[in-house]
Amino acid sequence: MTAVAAKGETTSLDAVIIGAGISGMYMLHRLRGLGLKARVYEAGSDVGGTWFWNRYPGARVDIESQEYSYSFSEELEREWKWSERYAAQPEILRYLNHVADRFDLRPDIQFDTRIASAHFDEAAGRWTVRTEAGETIDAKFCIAATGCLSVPNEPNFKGQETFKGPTYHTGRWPHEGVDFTGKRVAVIGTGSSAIQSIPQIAKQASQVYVFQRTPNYSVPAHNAPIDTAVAQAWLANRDENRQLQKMSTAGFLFSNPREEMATQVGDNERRKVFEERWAQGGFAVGASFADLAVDPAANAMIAEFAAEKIREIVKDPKVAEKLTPKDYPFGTKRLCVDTGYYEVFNRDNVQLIDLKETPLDTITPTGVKTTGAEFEVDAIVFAIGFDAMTGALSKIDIQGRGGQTLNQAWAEGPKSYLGIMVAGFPNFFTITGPGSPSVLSNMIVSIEQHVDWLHDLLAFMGQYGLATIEASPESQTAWVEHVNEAASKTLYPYANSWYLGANVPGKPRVFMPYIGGVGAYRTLCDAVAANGYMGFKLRPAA
Ligand code: N01
Repeated sequence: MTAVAAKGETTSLDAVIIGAGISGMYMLHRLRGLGLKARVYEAGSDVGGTWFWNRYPGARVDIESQEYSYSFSEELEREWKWSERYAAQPEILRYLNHVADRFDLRPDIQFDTRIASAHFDEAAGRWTVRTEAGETIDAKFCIAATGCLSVPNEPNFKGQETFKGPTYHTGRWPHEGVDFTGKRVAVIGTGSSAIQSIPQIAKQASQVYVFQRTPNYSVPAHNAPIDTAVAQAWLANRDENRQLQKMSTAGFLFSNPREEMATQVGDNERRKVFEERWAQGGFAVGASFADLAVDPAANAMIAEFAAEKIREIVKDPKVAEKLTPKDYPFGTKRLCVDTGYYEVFNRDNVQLIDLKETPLDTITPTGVKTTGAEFEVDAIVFAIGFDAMTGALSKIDIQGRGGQTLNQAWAEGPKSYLGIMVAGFPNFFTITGPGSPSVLSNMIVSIEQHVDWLHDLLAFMGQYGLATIEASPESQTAWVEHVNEAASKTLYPYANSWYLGANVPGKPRVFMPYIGGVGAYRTLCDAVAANGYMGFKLRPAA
């Protein structure tokens, strides 16, 4: 256990880990295994990261529970029993607390501590990290486990400060919960968080107004208590399943697209596959055919199929029409997975307001005014998303060689080598950083891959007495080009998505995650390591 330093004192460590979510916890566990002195600094009051903060009603994972869990410990996997096919936030948070206790992680996690700055001291070859409370940490390695969706997109609506009732952000939900019984509620936004929470809010509220700027595609989860036979089958083939995940397209078993092209099979066959995958629930439908994400004609087929489903469910044809995305390809904004989302618009107490038709004008003391009407409400829920992928890092004053800040280095959008290091920032690592598969994958699988790779790197550096590692500018440039090229071969750049930073005014428009696939990316990272960390500069101790 590392002692907490008082204000003005300096703690000396091998590694500072920023964030005690899924990645920070596992990183700590692995570095302890190397005998390194590591400590996690966490702004929240407990472990869990995204699952600590996102407590809005209906929050649940949209990868099947057994797939969205750590794989590093077979014992852990065998002793934990998930109750639902898609676990809800409280159960996932219980699981992460269990992991923290089982591996005795808490003694090396400092809660309620926000990191303010991290400066690389070139002479010492070490990082000087400062907390907002004034504590100083001196460490050889600085590891950002800050998450991809951890900084809420702050509401900035005209007149919002005048609103007299309570407001909530889905990404910072009150721990004690919110009772909407009998209340009139405005929900602004229709991304995953809104799509999960609206059906739950509508059960309590007297009236829900849903303010939609862009409709999203959503697939039913078909959530249910976990099927015992399915859970047993998963465990019986655990090693094989975990290997399949690791080498898959997006880190879960059904993410590998089928080899056939939607445009090359007959209408009946295509429909049969779409129906099967839709009935299966979740993301499987997005991998129905190999060409959906790359060929506009194929994409139009799945888009029309999804539109039919919306029309089947939503009774009012005008509402169904408004809920149907029209101006971007299917799946190029993060696909949502829902429980009763489209159905909720058949309720008398739910009304959809299309902000494309009547833009949001102002928030008044008593409600939300669009150019068409004013809606009186008792509470407002902002489900407006996150400053994704770069948000958390941009809030820390990170300075590398020559005092260059990370924000300067990323002024045109994030640049990295393999999404894990940035040229000019030695011994600084970004777990699931921009330029890696991260948000396009099952996050736990990608987190474990990065953490394991970093574990091996730090072991290697220890073995050979190396002081620093740094991405070379050339390898970074080549990787950024490769990341952009991979995205440009798909339809993803055609959507105004948070993958591109399009949801945050002024953010550079760059496709941030790597779309080359989890398995291919892992193979590449392994090859880089096997070749003496090709593309990185390693320096011995002076
Ligand atoms: O955020 P979002 P989210 N005026 O950015 C709208 C993960 N996640 O919190 O599309 C009006 O998707 C915005 O409209 P537009 C998952 O990766 C996972 O829902 O920009 N509207 C959009 O409709 C997900 O993708 C899970 O035109 C405004 C919405 O707000 C990611 O987190 C669950 C607006 C924001 O949608 C983010 O999801 C939940 C404005 N000024 C989230 N600004 C699970 O795994 C924004 N909007 C289950």
